[in-house]
Amino acid sequence: MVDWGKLIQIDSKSDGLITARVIGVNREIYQLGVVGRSKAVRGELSGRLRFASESGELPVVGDWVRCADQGDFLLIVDVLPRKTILSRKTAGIRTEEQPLAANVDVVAIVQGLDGGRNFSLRGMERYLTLAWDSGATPLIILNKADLCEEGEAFRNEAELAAPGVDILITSAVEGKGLEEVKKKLKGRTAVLIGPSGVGKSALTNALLGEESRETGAIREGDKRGRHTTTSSRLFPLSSGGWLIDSPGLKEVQLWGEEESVDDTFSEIREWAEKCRFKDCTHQGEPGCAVQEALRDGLIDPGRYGAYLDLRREMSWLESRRSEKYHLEERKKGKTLSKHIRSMKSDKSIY
Ligand SMILES: Nc1nc2c(ncn2[C@@H]2O[C@H](COP(=O)(O)OP(=O)(O)O)[C@@H](O)[C@H]2O)c(=O)[nH]1
Ligand SMILES: [Mg+2]
Ligand SMILES: [Zn+2]
Repeated sequence: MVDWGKLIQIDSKSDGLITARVIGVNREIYQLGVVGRSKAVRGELSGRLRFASESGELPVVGDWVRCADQGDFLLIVDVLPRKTILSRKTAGIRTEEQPLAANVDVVAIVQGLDGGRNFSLRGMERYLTLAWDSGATPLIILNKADLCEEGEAFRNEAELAAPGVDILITSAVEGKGLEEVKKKLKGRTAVLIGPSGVGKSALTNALLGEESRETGAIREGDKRGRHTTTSSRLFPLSSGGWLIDSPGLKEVQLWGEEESVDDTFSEIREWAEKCRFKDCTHQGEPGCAVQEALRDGLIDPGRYGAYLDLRREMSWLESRRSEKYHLEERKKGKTLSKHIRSMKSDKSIY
């Protein structure tokens, strides 16, 4: 049985509301872990939250929420301030934030050592940028070690894409490396991200041990039968800590600030500090230390290209966001002036 009481990190206020943590979301139905109750409780959004204009305001897995007790369910009235938030841009053309998990301490980026596209430096860099942007500490997990004899060689490669980030090698099938993962996650909230098929659910199951679910066969109710992860879920680890399994992100659309790209490419940032111009774009300015390091073979050309690509993508995102912001401000301005005009024409109020 889960002791949700362990979850409490927040002083209960004496406003009659209950503090709970979001452990699952399915459309608008929430599953909540409630302090003092062993079973998950159903949660629903209050009207105010439901009509919150930006999806960024809606609670996601990992959020701490304040709820009013309605008997057989809890009415979620407020989302407590987030310590960290892992987001991506929504798929498609809209420039909107899609939060994936809140209040995570560790973002574990899972890759598969089974050959092919399940191990990708460029992919890792994208996930890492999201991870740095979230405010949590990134971690790299190279899974399916049982299918690969050169695990250490892949570790060295991964180090290129993730300088300074801890890298663990695991096999969810054989149990290799799981103790190290447990140690890293102890007392923390972690989310597993990465493309589908790398073994996030298998790792979750292996880390959960007996108490939970089978790979690819997570039963939801009775009828669904086998399916793969469709929405994020938060699980308590008996070794201590909390694990969020997320569905594979087919499109890892960036979201965040340009600085998060620099966190991912920390060796380039170090060289950039020596550039003559503070706002150097490292694309041909005189006195560019990055270009010089590149010529001297001190920066990997693949990394340099990926850095420029991600910077470009992030700055495009930023310009789209500010465009949208100005549009919304203009719209607000228009409705306000309309309102004033109608007030002026309404003689009765003068
Ligand atoms: N050989 C091997 N297969 C694994 C390992 N981890 C996961 N798999 C298999 O890879 C497939 C995808 O795993 P799954 O956990 O659903 O991946 P997810 O999409 O990232 O959640 C399944 O068939 C798993 O059995 C591993 O460590 N070794
Ligand atoms: Mg899965
Ligand atoms: Zn430069």
